[in-house]
Amino acid sequence: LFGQQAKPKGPFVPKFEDYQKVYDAVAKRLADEDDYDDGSYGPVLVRLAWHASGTYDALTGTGGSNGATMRFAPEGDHGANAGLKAARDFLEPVKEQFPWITYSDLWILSGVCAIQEMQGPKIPYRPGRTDRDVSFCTPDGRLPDASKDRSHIRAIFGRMGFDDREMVALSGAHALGRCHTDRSGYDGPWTFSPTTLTNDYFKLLLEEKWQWKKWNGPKQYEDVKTKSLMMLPTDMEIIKDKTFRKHAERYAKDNEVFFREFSDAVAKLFELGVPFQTEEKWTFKSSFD
Ligand code: HIF
Repeated sequence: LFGQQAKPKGPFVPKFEDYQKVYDAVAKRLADEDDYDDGSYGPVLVRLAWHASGTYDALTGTGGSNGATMRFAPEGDHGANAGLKAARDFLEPVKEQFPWITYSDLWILSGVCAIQEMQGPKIPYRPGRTDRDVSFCTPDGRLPDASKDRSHIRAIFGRMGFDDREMVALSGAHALGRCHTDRSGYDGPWTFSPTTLTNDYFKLLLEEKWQWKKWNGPKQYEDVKTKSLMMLPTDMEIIKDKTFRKHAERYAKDNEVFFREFSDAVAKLFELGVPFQTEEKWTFKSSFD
């Protein structure tokens, strides 16, 4: 009789293999759900992970990816977060399949997965984020405003603890995805391959001619040759500012250098404000490894 009793079970402590299973499930959904935008939810997953992280304020230690407070109305409704419900909804079936993972760890893991699955560099990852309640929502205005100039870029990313080089490295993520008139008001993609991460953003910025787009929407640039690509005012600052431009030129010249410095900067972004219990970081296997 004693032998038939259920063994006392400790709490489930997920290991690397368990998080890799979550990665695999997100990667599979990315491949399956190819009817969205340019054929992938990848870009909007990267934007979700970055907007969860980019609220960090180094001075007060508030904001950042710990908490997943964008689930709640005040933060989810901030203008900068328009459209990110598509990304959060996309992840719901994964959360249901792996209820043990926190939303905050899942959003960042999914950003990592999206970057790797879109042929970007490996992004080291560690779990440890906890979900927090509505009282941890950050005030509006912490995410960047695309209509502004270099001083705004430096103020926003400086507040998170980034230097000029890291700001430019991060900017390369605009190789991915597009602007939507019903979200930000801006329109169009930055590159011809918006679901593959390369240094094309820097190449196009430096090599194409850009002019103001003539339309009723917010001020944005279009490429003179095809008029099918766009740059935000903040994107153009990356080649107008001498220090920013120096890094843009390095990245345009060498995709490997871009990948290395991009990976470091993104890994840092995704960990801002998280009180980790472990030093060890993991590298997930991509679906094509
Ligand atoms: Fe973006 N960004 N970003 N961004 N962003 C948009 C879309 C994406 C800024 C503005 C916008 C970063 C910095 C800045 C991605 C990733 C990153 C859009 C369009 C705007 C307006 C939203 C829409 O209409 O759907 C500004 C002002 C930034 C500071 C200069 C990061 C570096 C580039 C930190 C970053 O990683 C991604 C990916 C998208 C595409 C989303 C999509 O749905 O396709």
